[in-house]
Amino acid sequence: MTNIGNYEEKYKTFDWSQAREILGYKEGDFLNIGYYCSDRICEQGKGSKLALIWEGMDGTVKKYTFDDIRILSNTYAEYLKSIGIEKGDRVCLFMDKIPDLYISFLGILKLGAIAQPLFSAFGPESLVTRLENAETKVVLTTKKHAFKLRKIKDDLPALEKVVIVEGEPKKMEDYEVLFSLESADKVDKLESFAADLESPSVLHYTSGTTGQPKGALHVHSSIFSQHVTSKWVLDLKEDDVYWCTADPGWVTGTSYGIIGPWSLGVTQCVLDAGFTAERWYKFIADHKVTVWYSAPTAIRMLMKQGKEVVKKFDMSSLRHLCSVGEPLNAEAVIWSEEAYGLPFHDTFWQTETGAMVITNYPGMEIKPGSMGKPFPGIQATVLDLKTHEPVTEPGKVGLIALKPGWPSMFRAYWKKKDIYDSKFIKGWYVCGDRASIDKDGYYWFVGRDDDVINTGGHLVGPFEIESALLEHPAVAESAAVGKPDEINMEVVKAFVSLKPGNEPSDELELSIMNFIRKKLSPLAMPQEIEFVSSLPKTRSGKIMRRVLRAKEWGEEIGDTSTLVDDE
Ligand code: 6R9
Repeated sequence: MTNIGNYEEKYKTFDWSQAREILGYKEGDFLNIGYYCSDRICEQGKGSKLALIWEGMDGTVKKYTFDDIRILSNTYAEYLKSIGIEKGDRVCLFMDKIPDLYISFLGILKLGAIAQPLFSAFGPESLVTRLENAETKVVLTTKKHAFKLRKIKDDLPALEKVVIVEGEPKKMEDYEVLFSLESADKVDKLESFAADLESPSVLHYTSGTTGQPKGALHVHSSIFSQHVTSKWVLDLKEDDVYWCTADPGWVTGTSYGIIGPWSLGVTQCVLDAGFTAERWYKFIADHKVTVWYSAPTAIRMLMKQGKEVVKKFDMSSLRHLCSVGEPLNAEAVIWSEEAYGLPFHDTFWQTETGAMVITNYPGMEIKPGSMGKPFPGIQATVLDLKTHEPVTEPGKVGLIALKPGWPSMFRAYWKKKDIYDSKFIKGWYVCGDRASIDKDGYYWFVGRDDDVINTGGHLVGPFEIESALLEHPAVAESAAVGKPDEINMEVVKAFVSLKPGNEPSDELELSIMNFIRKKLSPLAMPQEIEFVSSLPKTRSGKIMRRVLRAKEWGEEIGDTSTLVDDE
C-alpha cells in the first residue's frame, strides 16, 4: 500500500491545512524545523531509533540516533549563541557531507538563525559573491576548505568569524576559531526559537541568466510541503532506510536530505565519497537502502557501467526510486526497471519551490520521459510563450507556471526584490522552464526558457562564468553556453576573444580552464574553449548566447534580425 493511495482522489480533496494535520501541527503551536526534525521525534518515543548512518571516503561508518541528533544540534545552537549568533543572522555551512553539516543545520534553525548552505567545491569567487550578498556573519567550515575563505575575508566586512569544525590549521587567523562537537559540553535541554510560519529558515543560492546568483529565502513553514511530499512521493515509511544522493549545498540535499525524512522520523544514509557504480551499489547493499532519491546524471553514469555489475550486489532491499534535477529520459526509466526491477520516478521542482511540485507518484502509471502530474495543493499550468495565458491545447509548449501559495514557496530573493517580482506574471509564478501537457494531464519537459546551464543537475549561471573569464589576463570578451554531453546533459563551453598580443594555444586553453575551476568550481569550468575573433552581439551590444548555443545543439538559430554581424 502506498502512502498517497489514489493520486487523483488526493488531488481533488487536498488543501494545505491537511499537511499541517499530517505533520501534527496545530494553530498557535510554535514551528521550528530544527525541533520538528529531532526533539519532536524523540517525544514520539523514537529517540533511540537511528537517524543517520554516515559513511566516509575511507569506509568509516558512524551512526547517530534521533536523540544524538537532538543533543548535538542543541550543542551547536548553544555554541553559536555563545559566539553572538542571533535570530535572523546568516550562518553559512561550507563543508563536505560530514555529520557536522547535517547536525549544525538543525542547530542553526533551532536558534532562529538562517542556514546558508554552500557547495564545498566552490572556489573563492563563487563564495565571495554569495557571502557578500547575504552579509553572512559566521561560516562553519573545515580545515580542508578554510583557505578559500582566507583569500576573500578582506572583502567581507560582515563576516565576523570562521569556525573550523574539523582539523586544525597550523597557524590560525584572528577571526578563525576551532569547535569540536566531540569535545564540546553536550546540551541536553534547549529551548528552540519559537518560530512562526513566516520566520526565515534557509537561504539557498541559485543561478540565473543575468547578474550574480540569487539567494532564495525559505521560511519554517516550508516543512509542511517537505513533510507531505516526502510521505507521498518518496513514500517514506517507518521502517525505511532512505538515501538521498544530493549534497546539502543544493536544495535537494536540505529539503529531502535533511528536513523531509527527519520530520518523518525516518533513518537516512549519507555517503561522503566519490562516485563509482560499485561503491554506490555496495552502499545500498551494506545499509539495506529501501528508498533512493538520485539524479539523471548519476543514473546515466550507472547505465554506462552496465547491468552486469548490478548482479554482483544484493540490492533486493530497494523498493522505491526517485530522480530530480534534470530531464529523466525514457531510456533511463526503462533501463532502471530492467536493471533493478524498479523504475525511477521523475520529480520536478526548483530551489524556489522548496519542495516537489510536479512528480510521478508511487502507484500511478508512469509514462517514461514525463515529469508526471502536479502535487496535490499545487495548481499548475503552462502559459503561452507570447500571451502568457494558460495553454488549453494538449501538447502545445508553454512556460511552466504555478499559482502562488504553497508553504515552501520562496519568500524573496535576498536583497533582489525586482528580480523576485519579475518571476510573477498575471498571478502565476513562472518557473523559467518550458513544457507541454498531454491529454491525460502529464507534463513533458522541453527545456529551460533562459541561458542557465544545467550540468549534471547543477545550475550554473553564464554571467558568473563570463565575469570570471574576463578577469583572466588574456581574455577580451567571453560567452558561456551549455553544449550537449552524453552523461551530464550539458557541460560549459566558453567562447573567448583574446586581447591583442595573445595567440590561441592549447596551453592558454588549459590556463583559462584552470583559472575558472579554481575561482568558481569544477562545475563551472569550461570543458571546451573556442577562440573567436568576435562574438555575435545585438545592436545594443549584448552578447547573443542563443546563437552560440543553437550552433552547439545543431538547432535553428531563429530570429537574428537584431544581430550586428550575421556571419
Ligand atoms: C531541485 C532542483 C531547478 C531546475 C529547474 C529545471 C531543472 C529540475 C527537473 C528539471 C527536467 C526534472 N529540473 N528537475 N528538469 N526534469 N525532473 O534541481 O533545483 O537546482 O533550483 O534546479 O532544474 O530547469 O528549473 P534547482
